[in-house]
Amino acid sequence: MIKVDVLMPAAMMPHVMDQLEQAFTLHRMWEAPDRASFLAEVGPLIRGIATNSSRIDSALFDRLPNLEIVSSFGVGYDHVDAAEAGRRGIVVTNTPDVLNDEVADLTIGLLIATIRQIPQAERYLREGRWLERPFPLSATLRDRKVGIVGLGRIGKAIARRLEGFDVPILYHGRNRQDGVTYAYCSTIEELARESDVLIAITPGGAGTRHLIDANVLKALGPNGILINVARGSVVDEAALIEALKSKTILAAGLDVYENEPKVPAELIALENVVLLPHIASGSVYTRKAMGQLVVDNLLSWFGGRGPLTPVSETPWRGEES
Ligand code: NAP
Ligand code: 8YV
Repeated sequence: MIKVDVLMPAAMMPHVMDQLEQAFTLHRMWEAPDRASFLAEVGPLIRGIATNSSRIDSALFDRLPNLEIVSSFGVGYDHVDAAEAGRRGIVVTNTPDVLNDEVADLTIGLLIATIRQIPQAERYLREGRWLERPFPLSATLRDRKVGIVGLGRIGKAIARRLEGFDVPILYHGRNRQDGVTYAYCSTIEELARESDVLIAITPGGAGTRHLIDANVLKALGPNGILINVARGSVVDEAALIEALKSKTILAAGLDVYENEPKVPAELIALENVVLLPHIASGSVYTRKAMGQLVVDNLLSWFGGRGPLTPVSETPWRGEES
């Protein structure tokens, strides 16, 4: 039987590569010494892409005239020009839901670590400074209202966990969510004014670029904590650095950055920020499930059963694949 040709721009997890090697003819773009001649040769054969976070846009689509599906790893797909894919009749899939709990758990961990200064306290002990005097008293989650920016699948999983902490929960999004009793704020400024903690968990991309800017940080205020587990682009990083330095807000906990994996030296130098290297979904258990969904979307599509998790820009209307 002739195997379908699938392009992989960069290496993925071994269980993903093994299964794709079995089912398809897998073309490993990162191993090609000359990408342009590689694409000129195999481009017309390619019907599917399996990708991590490589940029997938019209420049690549132009080289792949028979492309049907982009199966992307991660729920966020701001690295894929999905609108352009939709215009060209190419389906894009992502990996929603299988990571909700992992990302929500990490978000709560980052929130507590930031407020109670857990990494700073640990460094203090390791540096032998406890022998001199006790670690200073920290801020608290008590008496705080928590605002969630983006009450989607993961935002709701974060909110459910926060209910156990007995804190009032508010949220902002473009739409009011059905089936929740949390207070809705129609603007991000209102949410920031009404909250003592802001947790960002929206998609990235043009629609949310710098949603949290200097004005929003000012509205959050000097007791305010910002947690960003969304995308670096959602927060104006220069404005955040300034707000942390000037104590316009109290502290921040970040998992994502504007120019990953580069983190500004100015952020690294600050004591009132906890910095993680984009690990919210990064357990073996959850990354395995995400990788499996990348594989299963391709198997389903080329088995004629349609995509399992198409993104909103490329909705599946049930045509034969
Ligand atoms: P989702 O279910 O689509 O939820 C996204 C939420 O964001 C929705 O409630 C949406 O509500 C809101 N939103 C979208 N655009 C907005 C805007 N311009 N202003 C305000 N709110 C907006 O997505 P999800 O599965 O929860 O994932 C959310 C995001 O988390 C991903 O796209 C990714 O960027 C990020 N993420 C990060 C990590 C990590 O490792 N740090 C891991 C997983 C996910 P409305 O449509 O009503 O506005
Ligand atoms: C992934 C993420 O680690 O799902 C997302 O949107 O940010 C993370 O879970 C990332 O996409 C890996 O490429």
